[in-house]
Amino acid sequence: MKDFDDKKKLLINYVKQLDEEKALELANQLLSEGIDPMELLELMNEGMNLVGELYQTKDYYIADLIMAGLIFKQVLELDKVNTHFHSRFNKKVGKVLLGTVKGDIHDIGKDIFRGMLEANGFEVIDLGVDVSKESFLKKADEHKPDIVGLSGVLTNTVEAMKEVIDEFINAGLKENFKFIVGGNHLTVDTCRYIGADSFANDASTGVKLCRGWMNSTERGVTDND
Ligand code: B12
Repeated sequence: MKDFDDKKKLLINYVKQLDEEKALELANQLLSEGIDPMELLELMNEGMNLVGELYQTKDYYIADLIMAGLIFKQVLELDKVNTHFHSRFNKKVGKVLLGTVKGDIHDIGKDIFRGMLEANGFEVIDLGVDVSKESFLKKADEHKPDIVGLSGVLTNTVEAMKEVIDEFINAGLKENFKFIVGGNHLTVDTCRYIGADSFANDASTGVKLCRGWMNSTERGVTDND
């Protein structure tokens, strides 16, 4: 067991060091030794946080953030991770329209949320990154989802998220959908400011909230803590 725990720590370290080859090899190895794919992604996340800290202290540059993103994306594509996301349910429990808001091109967290939604039986329409408020409104009107999910990693996405919801309010369509916003920086207060129904700092909490909505007709801000 110690060996397994050591490997987990090593994976975090390989991500931190941006050692693509070793990180992928070890991620594969941990999967074949039975690690839960979600736990693997949490380890990857820990590594990403360390990369973020090194960027903040100016020890890493933008190219390093790009590299970290590429490593994470390759792990998401590993067979066992992919299968985990896509093979658990066939029945559609609901439809979610999802995108990263205007001004933000981070998509790893959004993609994890999408994968987990799909693994839980949701159909997801993914609009990608840097999505304008007009696109969210147009696509929601076109696809008639149950839930609209807004992703944002940069702290200043709070305003962009609010603008999306305001766009729906102005069009008189806000009450037709449930709105969930997601990202590390979000709190109950920012969620209320944005006007969303709820928020999540991680993908699994987000999925639980969405499942809860599909099982109930209740409306109003949901505190998720
Ligand atoms: C990789 C990375 C990049 C890559 C992104 C690649 C990609 N394809 O996404 C690139 C190189 C493009 C990038 C660019 C920039 N980045 Co960057 N980046 C990162 C880094 C290292 C990791 C982000 C990541 O993928 N994390 C892993 C995922 C899994 O976590 P997550 O996104 O938080 O997602 C989870 C939750 O938030 C949640 N979630 C996410 N979305 C949603 C949606 C819903 C609906 C729900 C329910 C849940 C949910 O679920 C996810 C899983 O649990 C972070 C550091 C960090 N600590 O996060 C910096 C970081 C986010 N970046 C930062 C910065 C400053 C930038 C740049 C401005 C740099 C620059 N000077 O150009 C640009 C911004 C470009 C833009 N306009 O968006 C800062 C942000 C600071 C801030 N407070 O706003 C950070 C925190 C680094 C730092 N410490 O300074 N970056």
